[in-house]
Amino acid sequence: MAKKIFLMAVAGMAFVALFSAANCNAAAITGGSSMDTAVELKAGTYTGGAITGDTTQYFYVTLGQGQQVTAKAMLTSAIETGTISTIALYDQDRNQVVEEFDANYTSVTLTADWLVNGDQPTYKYYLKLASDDDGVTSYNLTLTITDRFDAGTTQDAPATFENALSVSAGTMKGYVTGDDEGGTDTADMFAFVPPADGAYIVTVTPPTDMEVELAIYDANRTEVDSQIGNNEGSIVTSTVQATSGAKVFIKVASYFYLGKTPAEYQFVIAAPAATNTNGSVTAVNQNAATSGNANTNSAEAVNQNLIAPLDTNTNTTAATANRNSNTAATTDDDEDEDSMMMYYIIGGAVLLLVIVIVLVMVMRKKKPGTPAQQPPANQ
Ligand SMILES: [Ca+2]
Ligand SMILES: [Ca+2]
Repeated sequence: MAKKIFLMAVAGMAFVALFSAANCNAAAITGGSSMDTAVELKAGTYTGGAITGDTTQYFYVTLGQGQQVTAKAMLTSAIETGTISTIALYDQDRNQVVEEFDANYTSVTLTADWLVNGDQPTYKYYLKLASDDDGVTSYNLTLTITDRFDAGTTQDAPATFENALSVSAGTMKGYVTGDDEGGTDTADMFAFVPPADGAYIVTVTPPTDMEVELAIYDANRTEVDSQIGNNEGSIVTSTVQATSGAKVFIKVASYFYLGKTPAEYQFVIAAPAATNTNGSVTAVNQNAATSGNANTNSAEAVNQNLIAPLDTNTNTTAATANRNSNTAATTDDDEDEDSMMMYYIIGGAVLLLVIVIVLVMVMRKKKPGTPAQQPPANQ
């Protein structure tokens, strides 16, 4: 009996230890009652106690430029008639930038997303959790901070000429947000110094729910081209006649975007076809736009490379169809030849038959005229 009690005690202690370990990952938190007393949060998973009616809990988070904060809270309610729960984000000037709220009968999950631009090195943002006068009994909060850096760097491309992000020719990706939607990173400015004279092609591919703007400026910051996509998802392209060493500014901005999370776009600066031999700049640049690498092949070869992977199925199908057509044509020709041969044989047989009949008739007609066999002369 004593042994049984001992084993049960050990099992109980193991259960408590496991339960405690599972909860170690989610730190218990309680926010401040105002922004002045907001409690700092780092990325992580947290649990909180009751938020009583008409009270709020405030936290704050520090974001580096080009970082996106995602706060996801599940608030539990014991009020069967429902309560209204709220999550909100405020910028460093304490202006509300995001607010999500919903009716909460048993529990509700609310998310706030925001991406900050590269205008300053760090930002302080405030997070608020709240409930109406019925309150919530507890909550779980997950805070995620995601880097949304531009052009393979560790920063956001600022929107100004002075702080434009230096880039080289190639394929890159970047992030922007809509105006007042999902963040303050509405534009990225890049500075490009061409290594050689020539026609560089700049291409920006936005996500399908975003209308993008592309603007090109010369070294004097004078706009030389501006393109706006015709529709959401429309790819925009600009050809830049550049001089070696003369800086070119390239701005990518969201012209129309309602997404609440950052839009990822592809950005290509295609080098001119210096080694191209047939002068087909467009084709070569398309190749460069696809791969981001300088092209060293002839434009014809490039075109074949470009087209071949895309049209393989079509060509194969067409070829097969053609082969089928050819086969069908061949079969038809053979059938025609066989038919003609049959006609010749039948015709020849009929002709032969007619000749035989005519000969027989002629022979029969000739018989009466045939000199009668003379009786042998009596001798
Ligand atoms: Ca950006
Ligand atoms: Ca930016």
